[in-house]
Amino acid sequence: MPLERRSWAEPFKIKVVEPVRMTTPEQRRKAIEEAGYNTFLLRSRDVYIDLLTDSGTSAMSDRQWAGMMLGDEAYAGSENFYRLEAAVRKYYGYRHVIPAHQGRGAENILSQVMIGPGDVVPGNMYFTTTRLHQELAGGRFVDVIIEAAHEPASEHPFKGDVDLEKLETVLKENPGRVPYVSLAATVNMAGGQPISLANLRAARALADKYGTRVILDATRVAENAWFIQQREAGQSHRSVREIVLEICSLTDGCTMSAKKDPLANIGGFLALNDDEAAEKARNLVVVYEGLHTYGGMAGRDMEAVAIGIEESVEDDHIRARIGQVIYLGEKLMKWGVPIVKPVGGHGVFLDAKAFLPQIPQSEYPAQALAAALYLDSGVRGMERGAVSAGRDPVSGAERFPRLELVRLTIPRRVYTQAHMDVTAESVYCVFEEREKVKGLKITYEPKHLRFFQARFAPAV
Ligand code: P70
Repeated sequence: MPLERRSWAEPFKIKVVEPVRMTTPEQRRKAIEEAGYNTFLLRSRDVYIDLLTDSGTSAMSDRQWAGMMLGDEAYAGSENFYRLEAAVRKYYGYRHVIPAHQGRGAENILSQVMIGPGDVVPGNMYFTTTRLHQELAGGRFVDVIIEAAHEPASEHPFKGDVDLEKLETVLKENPGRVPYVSLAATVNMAGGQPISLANLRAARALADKYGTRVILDATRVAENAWFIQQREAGQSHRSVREIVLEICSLTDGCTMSAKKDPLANIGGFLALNDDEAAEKARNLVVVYEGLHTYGGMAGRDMEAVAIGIEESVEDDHIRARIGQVIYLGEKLMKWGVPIVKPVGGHGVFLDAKAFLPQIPQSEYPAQALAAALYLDSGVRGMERGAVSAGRDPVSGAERFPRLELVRLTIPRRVYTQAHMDVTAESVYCVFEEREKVKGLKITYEPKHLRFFQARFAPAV
């Protein structure tokens, strides 16, 4: 009998291992109480399988580690900066590269350079740090993503697409007040969902028509390119590398968290084609990050990013990376666990509203689910719902997003299929006993990005 499909395997073998600690239920109960039911406040030594984030958690390759030894730790003009600049030009195609310590550092510089009070920034769904910097610069973010992105069960292949009518309305109603269209590939908060090339081209055409720019959040652009290769008509013959270059060519610049796609543990940059904007950014980076040839990174880190960029656009790498995420997602779907469909690029997103219908959104079902999962097995996920959405900066009212999710984020090249099995089984066990999970109330709430440090207690 012919096989239904042949398996893929990771395009690497393991050279170094890092032991992880298993804990008892009593230890976990104590740890989550001490952490105020916030998985961000757990100590990593108390975590068994850490799916909090794919950010800065990748396993670097032997080439990257070797590159770290070539760190040129000069204050100015480090050799590694020029290698990073060359990699960005070669694989993303932008002219100017302004290094930053990580993605939000680049977002801060970009927002300060381009956004003024009263400006409006349309985008394909908010991201927490991105929107905050846009707001701190005096702008207002307007969500113009397609409706399907807000529906966990919708199987739309490109849930990161822009609703072009909505975008045109924003552009038409705010002449001269839209500094740029803010587009992410893939869209984190929608569940790691890609934008199609066709839609990106159309959004670009609208930006041109109304005389504004497009800035890409390129944090997971290689993952987006793989989805385009797999799903978009006429794209299957192209390499991820080619598609990445085309995505970037449709935009005027990008912010990048090199902690994700580029397989580094720290780093980021702002890239721009416009000479004048780049000049302003180079001026500001020295205020917030460091000199314009290191931007808060050590020379060795810039080298790791430069090499990581090259490795990140390899087809074999991306296929195995997203293949592992899909493996976990398919397992959960088979067992009837409600997740965001289709499975995203960097993680599996549990639909907490459907998972825990007994908990009202005002009692933070996703926060409660993340804590319950940790209690079951020591698997750490992240809330991506009402707690993350925070409060409206003007009215101070809580923003209740339609998506109330727990993200199980898969670090790149770190865990094995067996870890995915253990994770899936833990989610299933919590699902089987879901009526036992109770809601939470906030006991401490910080002003900015509250999800990182807020504390909770059982609601009743
Ligand atoms: C995550 C991380 C970071 C990120 C991102 C996109 C699409 C920019 C950034 C900022 C870390 C994180 C950040 C805020 C809340 C929770 C987690 N995402 N754009 O885990 O980059 O972290 O380097 O400043 O996903 O998704 P950086």
